[in-house]
Amino acid sequence: MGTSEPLATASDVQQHAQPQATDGFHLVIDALKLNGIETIFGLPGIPITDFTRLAQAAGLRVISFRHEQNAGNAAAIAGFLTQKPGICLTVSAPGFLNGLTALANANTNCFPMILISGSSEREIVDLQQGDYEEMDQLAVAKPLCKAAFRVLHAEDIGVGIARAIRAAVSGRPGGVYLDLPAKLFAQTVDAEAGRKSLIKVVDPAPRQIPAPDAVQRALALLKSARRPLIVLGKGAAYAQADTEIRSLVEKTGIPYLPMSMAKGLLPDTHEQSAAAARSYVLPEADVVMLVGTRLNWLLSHGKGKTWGGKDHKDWGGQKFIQIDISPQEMDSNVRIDAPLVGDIGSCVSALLTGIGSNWPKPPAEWLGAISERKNKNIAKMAETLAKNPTPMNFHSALNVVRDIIKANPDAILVNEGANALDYTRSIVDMYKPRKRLDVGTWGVMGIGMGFSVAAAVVGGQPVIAVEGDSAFGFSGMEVETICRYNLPVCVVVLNNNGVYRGTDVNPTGGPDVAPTVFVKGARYDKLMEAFGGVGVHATTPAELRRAMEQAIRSRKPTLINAVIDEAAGTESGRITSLNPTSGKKK
Ligand code: ADP
Ligand code: TZD
Repeated sequence: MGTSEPLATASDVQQHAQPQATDGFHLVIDALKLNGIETIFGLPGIPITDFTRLAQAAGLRVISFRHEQNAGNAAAIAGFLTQKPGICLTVSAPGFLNGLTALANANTNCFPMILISGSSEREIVDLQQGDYEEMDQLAVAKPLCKAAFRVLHAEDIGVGIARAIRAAVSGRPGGVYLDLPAKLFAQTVDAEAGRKSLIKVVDPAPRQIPAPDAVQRALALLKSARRPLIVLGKGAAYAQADTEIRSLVEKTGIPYLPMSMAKGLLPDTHEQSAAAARSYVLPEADVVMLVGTRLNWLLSHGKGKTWGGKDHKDWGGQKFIQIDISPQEMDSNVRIDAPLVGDIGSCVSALLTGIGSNWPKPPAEWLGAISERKNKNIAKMAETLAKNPTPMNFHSALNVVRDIIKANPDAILVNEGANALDYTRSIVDMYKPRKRLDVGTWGVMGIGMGFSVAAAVVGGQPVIAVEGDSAFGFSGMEVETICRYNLPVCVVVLNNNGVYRGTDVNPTGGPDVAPTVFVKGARYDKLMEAFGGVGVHATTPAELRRAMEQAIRSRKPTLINAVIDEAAGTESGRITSLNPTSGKKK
């Protein structure tokens, strides 16, 4: 040491002798924070209990659930709402499997999510020697998600988190699994080296600009159309290209149909919405532009009678333009004449440039025919909604929800059930993008309370969850979570005493009720009261309205048990045809 250098102080010497260390726990937390993650949805236990404590201490919001599937659903929808991967944290084997359903659902719906699960000792798991909660989780997760990674060394945590984030949000968003073995958390490394090993992901979801010739092809096809139609899907809602999409619809004057989670991208009351004339426009359209929607079962695979085909497999003769970030989506069900591969913001902007300001409006004959059907159907619906039957039915109850959303367009609507889903989708108008969250591509029950918690946490707006009584049961225990975090969630259980309906009888006359029937007159409102929330038993639209208004005003956790005629509703709601029934009835 040269004499010109200052003398080391006692604390310098001590730091030199014992270099600052960090560990796996802190590196994972630091890596998440470095990448703008603010919230973790999870459920503590071995080996991640301390992780949840340390994360909270480090300023992350840790929302603890009663079941991992609900935490996973919360993470998934947080991903959809924010374009950042939602994080779900679970324990090993059973906790991991509980979260995995949500991860697979997120992947199916193209929601960005990362399931982080602790796992047991690798050397014991791999020799199958029977560890506590033993499971080869990476292998189990792999076929059900977009990507799966395992980190064995603390120095690799930065890369592991970076890869997980990129996989979740780039290209087609999806579910990613990250396996963190118990031993990793306590591994120590030099703090400085640890800090340097972390990666702040640059441009995690790069724009994907469509090829100019693909844009020209799409414009040429659109121009040739006599009866054009635009279908907007939840990919369009996810993309947050709201202004561009609205311009595209309005500049072209083309009628559009929103898929359920694309409702509100333009207000449902928009004059170009053809939602009330769906069964007319699908078979009649000649050129259909799909924006962030797949031709899966929800669109009858782009063929068959829905599209004007002669039988269920017949092509209806439409030509398709499809905007999607995934090139492999093209031709999945029918021929796509003009594939436009890229991110929706870039694709729609490129189309807008080509469209300019003098794009000819679709023929008046087409627009007139749609208006005519639409007006007729809207008038018919208004008549039904004006009725006030005793007991309440889906229509009279949902007429109230419709008014409440109209008065509170920023509120987020969560919706699941069969009839409860179908009627809400068609009756309740949405006015703003990403305000309707529902059962999605799988038609899965159980998203209700997880989605509600996340919507309240990341959306900051009141949440209204319209739930079938069966649907609610899948995640109902999370009303405790809603009360614990004092979230502004108003759950409306449309209670008709069973799955679809409450009227089935046991054909044998035996003591068991029919498989679709629940306890009659159940008081779901008491469940909310048990945890300090507000419970309301509503048997009339007036009572329902009063309770909903009060819930929105007070922002208190509320559950309204809305009693519906038990004979209301049809089996499987609108998709009865997918339900095989035995020809040989007893
Ligand atoms: P819906 O159920 O509303 O019909 P889908 O989930 O079937 O919608 O389709 C969503 C589509 O959107 C997926 O094919 C997905 O690849 C696509 N997508 C998601 N995000 C983007 C984006 N930013 N740009 C382009 N396509 C996207
Ligand atoms: N399990 C899961 C995970 N998802 C499902 N979709 C189903 C079972 C089957 N299922 C439906 O498709 S809807 C539904 C079930 C059980 C519930 C319908 O009853 P509900 O709604 O009370 O929620 P309605 O309004 O009475 O029809």
